[in-house]
Amino acid sequence: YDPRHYSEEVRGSELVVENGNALENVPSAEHDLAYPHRRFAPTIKSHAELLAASRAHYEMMNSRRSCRFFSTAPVPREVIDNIVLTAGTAPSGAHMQPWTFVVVSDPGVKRAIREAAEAEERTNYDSRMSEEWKRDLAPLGTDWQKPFLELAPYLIVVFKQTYGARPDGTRATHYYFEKSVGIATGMLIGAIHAAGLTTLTHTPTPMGFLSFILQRPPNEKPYLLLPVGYPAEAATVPDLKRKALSEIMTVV
Ligand code: IYR
Repeated sequence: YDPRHYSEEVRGSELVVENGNALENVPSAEHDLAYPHRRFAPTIKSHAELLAASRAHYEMMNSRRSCRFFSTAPVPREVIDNIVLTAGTAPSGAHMQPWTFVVVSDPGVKRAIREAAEAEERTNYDSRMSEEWKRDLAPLGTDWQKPFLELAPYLIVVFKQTYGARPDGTRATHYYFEKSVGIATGMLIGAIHAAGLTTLTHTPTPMGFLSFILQRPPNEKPYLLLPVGYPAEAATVPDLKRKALSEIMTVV
């Protein structure tokens, strides 16, 4: 009998926590004792509150758009710090937190990134991408030019750590780092939008130049590049539609 699994009961629309057993410092067979367990008791919402909160969050997130036109208006660094802290709350395999977010504001570094990205993208659009790919992208209006890499006040370059280092200097395996970094990046995008800023998931390919320009160690591989800032005053976005719930969800 483990009270952690049996202490909750749903009564009507209220979730009542019945058993207040202290769970501090419960040792776990599968883990070492680096993380003693503690009570987890977030505020419990009623069904009406859940409905209101989930709807408000959906509406807020549904107003997010990938925007390719950035204002040069400055953004406080502390806002970027909070956004990155939010991404860092993501769950990760064995809590290895296998991510590094490189925040670039230096104009010279932004220019170097733009030049390298545009050189790769020019080759992509000229010869590496298939005709089908270019047809599929045409409605979005992308091309090899990436002025946002210099205009946006910040670039956040997400790196995945394919392995890490333990405190004693030995190598730490990073489990499911692709999924972990993907989740963290999703949370980063949500945080940028929730803060009131705009971003774009830019995938310069190949991305090796980012490791070189940003001088990252060999265990880190570039994952995604996100310009962050205010949208330009005259910014436009393609008027695309999202799939309906019935197209993305099936209930068993
Ligand atoms: N990496 C290129 C091309 C590109 C590919 C896809 I799939 C997009 O959704 C958008 C762009 C670029 O960043 O322009």
